[in-house]
Amino acid sequence: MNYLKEDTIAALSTAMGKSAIAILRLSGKDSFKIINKIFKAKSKSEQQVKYGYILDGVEKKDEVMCTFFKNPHTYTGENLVEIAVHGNPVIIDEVLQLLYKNGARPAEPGEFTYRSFLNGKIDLIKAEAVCDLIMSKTKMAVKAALNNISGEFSVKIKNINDVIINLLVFIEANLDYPEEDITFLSRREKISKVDLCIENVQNLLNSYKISRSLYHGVKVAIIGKANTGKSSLLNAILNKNKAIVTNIEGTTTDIIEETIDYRGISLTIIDTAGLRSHSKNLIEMLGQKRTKETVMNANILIWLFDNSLNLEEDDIKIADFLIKSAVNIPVIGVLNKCDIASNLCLIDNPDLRFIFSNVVKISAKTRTGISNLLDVIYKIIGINTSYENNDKLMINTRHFMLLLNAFKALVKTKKALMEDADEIACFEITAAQAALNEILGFNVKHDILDTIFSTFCIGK
Ligand SMILES: Nc1nc2c(ncn2[C@@H]2O[C@H](COP(=O)(O)OP(=O)(O)OP(=O)(O)O)[C@@H](O)[C@H]2O)c(=O)[nH]1
Ligand SMILES: [Mg+2]
Repeated sequence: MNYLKEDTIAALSTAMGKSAIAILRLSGKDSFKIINKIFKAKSKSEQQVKYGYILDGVEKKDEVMCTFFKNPHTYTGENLVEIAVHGNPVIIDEVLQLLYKNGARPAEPGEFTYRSFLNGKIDLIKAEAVCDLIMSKTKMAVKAALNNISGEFSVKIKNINDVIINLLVFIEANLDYPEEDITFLSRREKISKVDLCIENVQNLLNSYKISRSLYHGVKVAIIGKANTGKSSLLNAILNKNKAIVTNIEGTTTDIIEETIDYRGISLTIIDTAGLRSHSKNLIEMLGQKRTKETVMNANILIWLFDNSLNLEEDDIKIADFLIKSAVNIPVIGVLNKCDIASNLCLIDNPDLRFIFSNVVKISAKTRTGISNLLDVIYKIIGINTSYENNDKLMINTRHFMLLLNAFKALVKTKKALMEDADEIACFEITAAQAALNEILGFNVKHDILDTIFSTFCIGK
């Protein structure tokens, strides 16, 4: 990636397409020089926002508004201009080409935010959250990303680091002046400070799983034998006739899915072809192959049973398949058609019961038990009332790995302190501090930064 700081960069910052306005951004030391070559203000106002024309020589290219931001109080920390042109791809391209012709170069992905990070305007947590905020699929995800941008996650890391710095001072003083008669922290006091850090890091680690569900959404696949009511359940959850329902076995031969926002979580509900061994129909067999692939990519499985039937060989085959392939995926056992019968008692079946994280009774036909089923899914994701009411954060895999390193180093620090091995404690707690600082963006290797910012779109 060519993230050269000296260049002045330009890009379209809004989505390409037809719209009322589109914003082009220009940032770098020559921003004002370049814009003044192609922009002629219509009024002589001294205001930051100017109305006028973009000109190629004398030829008018568009009627625009230019907003001038003088460094250092700008998004990038550099001189920055935002040009609001008419949202037509032809105009956008012409104005961009003019900017390039007059000294700017095309911005790389995420380069405006990268400059903001390099110029100390934002830390790495906040930079990453800019992308998360734009990609967020639900209100709850937006809230979490916004909390990161507002600095709530950064403050938590800084608070842990403050305790570590304070501890380091005492441990180092102990090592440097063992004979001096200075009041040092007692061993118990030091350990209780480390415990506090461990607890706070642990709390952040615990938020990782929910963060990932918030960010990526959750895929819920409905599987089971043919005719158990999988498509009926999809339709009941969506509250519309999305999938065809008949009493013929093997009606669904392909994957049918739709995404809903369920109380802040983006849930993709996936209906699959029924699994049965005696089918000779090629299309159905191909559909069953897709069902098995879907299982591998799902986050949660609903294994649907027809409650009016007894267990059959096909159920045992599905159980074998799940035990082999879906080891870490929670499986909800759902008993359907409870409006007509209740023959099957999965709760008591020793061959199957251990597979299920939960067992739920429903009737897809009468829509009984659907909201209970969705609540069970919500709980499996890890969301409870306390999570709903408290501040949410976006913790990504990079943060998680570094938090884990910090956690391990803090546990070793505690052990060393308990054994009066202050030198080891000093080494380990410094390692914990380094891991936490890396979350904020200190001493991050260039290739890691490149990877982070390359996932951004051009113009961010
Ligand atoms: N009484 C009753 N019938 C149901 C219920 N759910 C589904 N059915 C009926 O069961 C039959 C099969 O329903 P589908 O939803 O097509 O079943 P499926 O599991 O998708 O079937 P395949 O696509 O063939 O695997 C239809 O006749 C439905 O009307 C229920 O809760 N109660
Ligand atoms: Mg079906």
